[in-house]
Amino acid sequence: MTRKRSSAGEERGAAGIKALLVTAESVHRRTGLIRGMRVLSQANQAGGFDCPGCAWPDPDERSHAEFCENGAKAILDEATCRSIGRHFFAQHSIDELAQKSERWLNDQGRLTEPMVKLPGASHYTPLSYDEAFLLLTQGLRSAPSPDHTAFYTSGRTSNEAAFLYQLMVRAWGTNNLPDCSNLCHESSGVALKESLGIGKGTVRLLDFQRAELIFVIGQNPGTNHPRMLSALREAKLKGATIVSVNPLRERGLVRFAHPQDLSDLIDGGVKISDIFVRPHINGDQALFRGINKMLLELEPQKNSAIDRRFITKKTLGIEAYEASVRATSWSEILEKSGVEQSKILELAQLAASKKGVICTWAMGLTQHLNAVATIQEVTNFLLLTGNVGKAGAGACPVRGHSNVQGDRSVGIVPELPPLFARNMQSHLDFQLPVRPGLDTVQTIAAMNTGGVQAFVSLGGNFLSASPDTDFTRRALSKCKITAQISTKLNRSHLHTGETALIFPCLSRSERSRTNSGEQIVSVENSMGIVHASRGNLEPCHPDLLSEVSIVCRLADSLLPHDRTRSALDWRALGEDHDKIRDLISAIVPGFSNYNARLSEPGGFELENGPREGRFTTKSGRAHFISSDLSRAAPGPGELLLMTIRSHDQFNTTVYSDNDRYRGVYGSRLVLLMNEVDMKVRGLDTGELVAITSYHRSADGSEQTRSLPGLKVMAYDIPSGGVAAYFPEANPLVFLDSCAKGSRTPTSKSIRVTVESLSGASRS
Ligand SMILES: Nc1nc2c(c(=O)[nH]1)N[C@H]1C(S)=C(S)[C@@H](COP(=O)(O)OP(=O)(O)OC[C@H]3O[C@@H](n4cnc5c(=O)[nH]c(N)nc54)[C@H](O)[C@@H]3O)O[C@H]1N2
Ligand SMILES: Nc1nc2c(c(=O)[nH]1)N[C@H]1C(S)=C(S)[C@@H](COP(=O)(O)OP(=O)(O)OC[C@H]3O[C@@H](n4cnc5c(=O)[nH]c(N)nc54)[C@H](O)[C@@H]3O)O[C@H]1N2
Ligand SMILES: [Mo]
Repeated sequence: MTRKRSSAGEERGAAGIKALLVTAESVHRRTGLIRGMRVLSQANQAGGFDCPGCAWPDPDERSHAEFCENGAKAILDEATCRSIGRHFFAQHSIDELAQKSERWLNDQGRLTEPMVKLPGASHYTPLSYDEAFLLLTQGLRSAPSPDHTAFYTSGRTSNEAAFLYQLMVRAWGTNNLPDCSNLCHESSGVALKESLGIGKGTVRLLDFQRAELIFVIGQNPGTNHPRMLSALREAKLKGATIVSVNPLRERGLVRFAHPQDLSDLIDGGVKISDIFVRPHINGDQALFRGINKMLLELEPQKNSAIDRRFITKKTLGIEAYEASVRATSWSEILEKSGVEQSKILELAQLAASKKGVICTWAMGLTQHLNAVATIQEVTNFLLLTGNVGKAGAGACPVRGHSNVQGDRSVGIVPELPPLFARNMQSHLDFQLPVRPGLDTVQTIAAMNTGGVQAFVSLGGNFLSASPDTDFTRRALSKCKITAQISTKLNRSHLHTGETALIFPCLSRSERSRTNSGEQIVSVENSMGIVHASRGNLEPCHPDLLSEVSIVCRLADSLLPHDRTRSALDWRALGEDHDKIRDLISAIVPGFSNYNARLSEPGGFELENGPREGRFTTKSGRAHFISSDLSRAAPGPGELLLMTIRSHDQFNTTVYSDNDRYRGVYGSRLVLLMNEVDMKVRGLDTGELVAITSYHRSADGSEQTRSLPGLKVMAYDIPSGGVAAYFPEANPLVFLDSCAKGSRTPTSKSIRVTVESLSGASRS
C-alpha cells in the first residue's frame, strides 16, 4: 500500500484528462479498440443500451459519449473478450478458486457454459441448460414447501426478466424475493413512503438546473454516480449553492473537470461544493434536527424559511414535530452531529435565502440503525421549507444499480401493493401466496436454521454483498441447492449449497435474439423514467441464453402445468418480449400501453404524485415524522467504522487495487484513520492491525467479529471514525445489526477496536 500526494493535493478536480486516459487504457486492456469503441458508442444512446454502471438518468440532449470513466469500466468489463468454460473448471478445483481474490475471479472473463457442482464434488462439471433446469426444478421441489425456497435479485436485471421472475416465484408459491435493495436504498423507500406516500425520489433531472441550493448527503458521486457531477456542474454554472455533507472530503465533491469540456480540462474544472459539512459518521439525523431547530428559532425574524402555507395546506404532524424539536437540546444536537452551531446557523440562513432546495443522498444515510429516522429528518427539513412538489426542489435518493428501481416497480417486493396483487390474481388462475416474503437478512437467517433450503440468485454476488461473511457462508452451505444466473465468476459460485448450479447469461450490452427476432428490454432510472435498452455486441458465446429465456425455461419446467398453462405460455413470452410488456401493462399499475410508450424517444415517466404536490399517503398529506434523536455510539476506546467503495470497483466486482481519488494505491486491505486516533493507539502508517467489531444483540449479549490484516493509513477523516473497503470488511458487519424499519444492515456504523499486529498493542 502506498499513498501518493499530487502537487495540487486534494484540490485537483475529479475526472478531467486522467478519466479519458483511464477509459482508453480500459478499452485497450479489456476489449480491444474495435469492440470497445463499438460498445461504448451505444451506451446510454437512444436506440442503444442502458449503461449498467449506475441509475443516474440520461439528459434529453445526449452527447456522443454519454458515459463516464466508471460507466466505461463497467461496460468494458462485461464486454471483455476473455471467457471461461469447462476447461477452466476442470483445471481449477472449487477450493482452489475459493482462495482467489474477487478481482482475480472477475478477471477470468465471462461465463459461457452451464456448470454443476454435485454433492461432495471438488470441481464444477458442464451440463446442458436442459439438464440444469431439470436439476434445479428437482431441487426446488424437494424443499418441504415453496416457503422453504428463496429467489434473490440484483438490480441489473431488466424489467421484463424481473417481472417474469416474481410471477414465476409467486406462481410457485412464495413471496421470498430478497433483493439487493434490501442492502441498499430500502431505508429510503420505507422512509419516503411513510413521509410522502411514495418510496422513490420526487426530483427530475431538470430540477437540478432550477434549484438554488443542493445538499449532497452521504454520497460520493465522483466515483459512484460520475454523471451526476455534470448536473451539479451545470447547477453551479447557473448559480446554485452546493453543500456537501460527508465525513470525507471526497474529490468529486470538491472540483470537477468535465472530460468533454476543453476549458475545464485546461483550467482544472468547476468548484462543486461551496460548503463542506463534515459530521460524525451517523451524525446526520442530529445535523438536520439542528438545522430544523435553527429554522424554527429564526422564524420570528424577517424572511423566514418556514413555509407555513405549505405546511397548513399539505402536511400533517407539525405540532408533534415542533414539540420534539423543542425537546431536543442544542448540546445533544452538537454532540451527536459533530457539527458546530455556527455552521448549523450558516446552513439555516442559506436555506432561508434560497428558493428551490434539493436534498440528494445515498449509502451514507441508508446503512445505519437510525437510517429511516435520518432520512425522515431530511424530509422534515424539505417539508418545513415547502421544498417538495415544486420545480427545482425535492427529495433525491440516488439509486445504485442501474435497474434496481425498476425491479421493485415490477414486483420484486416481499408483499405486492393491493392493486398490483388484484390485477395479477385476476389474470392468472393460481392463488397468490399470502405470507410476506423474506428479505435478504431474513433469508440468511432462515438458511441457517433450515427455513430456506433452496436458493436462486438472478445476478449479483449474494455472499460478498451480504453482511457477516462467515456466518452467511455457513448459512449458504446448509442449503440443499443453490443456483446462480450470472455473467461473471464470483465468490457466490464457490461457497454454495450441497448441489450448485451456474447458469451463464447474456449481458445487457449484447444482442438478444429469439425466433421472433431481436429483442429489447427496458429499465427505470433513479428518477422514474422507463426506457428501452438494446444491446449491440455479438454475444461472447453463441449458446448463451438471456435472463428472460432462463426465467421462462425455469418457469416452464418448475410450475405444474395444470396451474398456469391456461393463463401463461412461458415459451411464447420468452420468444417475444412485447408479449411480456403487454402482460406488465395489464398487471402493473402505471405501465399501461407499455410497448407504445416505450417507443417514445427517451421513454416515459412513471406517475409520481408527490412530485406534483399530491401526496399519496392515506391522509393525502405529507407527514412530519418525529423520532427520538440517536446516533450509533462507540464505547470507550472504540471507533465507528464505515465500509465504502473505492474508485475502482463496482460493488463486489473489483477492477484494481487502487483508489485514485483517495490516494490509495496497491492494496484494498487498508483502514483509513485519523492521525490523532492513530497516535492514541501508537500506530504508524503501514502498520498491520486486527479489527474487532462489537454488537449488542436484542437479548443483551455482546457479539464480536474480527478481521486481521488491514494496514493503517493516516487519512483526513474526523476523529472517532474509520473507513475500510466493502466487500473486504463485510465479515465485521453483523447480520442482526440492521436499520429500524427497513432491516438494511448497518454497514456504515460498526463499533470497532483496532489493535496492532506488529507486536503488542501500544494503546
Ligand atoms: N463506480 C461505481 N459506481 C457505483 C457503484 C460502485 O460500486 N462503483 N455502486 C452502485 C451502488 S449499488 C450504489 S448503492 C451506489 C453507492 O454510492 P455511494 O453511496 O456514493 O457509495 P459508498 O461508497 O457506499 O459511499 C458512501 C459515501 O457516504 C459517506 N458516508 C459514510 N457514512 C456516512 C455518514 O454517516 N454520514 C454522511 N453524511 N456520509 C457518510 C462516505 O464517506 C462516502 O462518501 O453507487 C452505485 N454506483
Ligand atoms: N459492507 C457493505 N456491504 C454492502 C454495501 C456497502 O456499502 N457496504 N453495499 C450494498 C449495496 S448498496 C448493494 S446494491 C449490494 C450489491 O449486491 P449485488 O447486487 O448482489 O452485488 P454485485 O457486486 O453488484 O453483483 C456482481 C455480480 O453480478 C453478476 N452480474 C453482473 N451483471 C449481470 C447481468 O447483467 N446479469 C446477471 N444475471 N448477472 C450479472 C456478475 O456475476 C457479478 O459478479 O451490496 C451491498 N453490500
Ligand atoms: Mo446499491
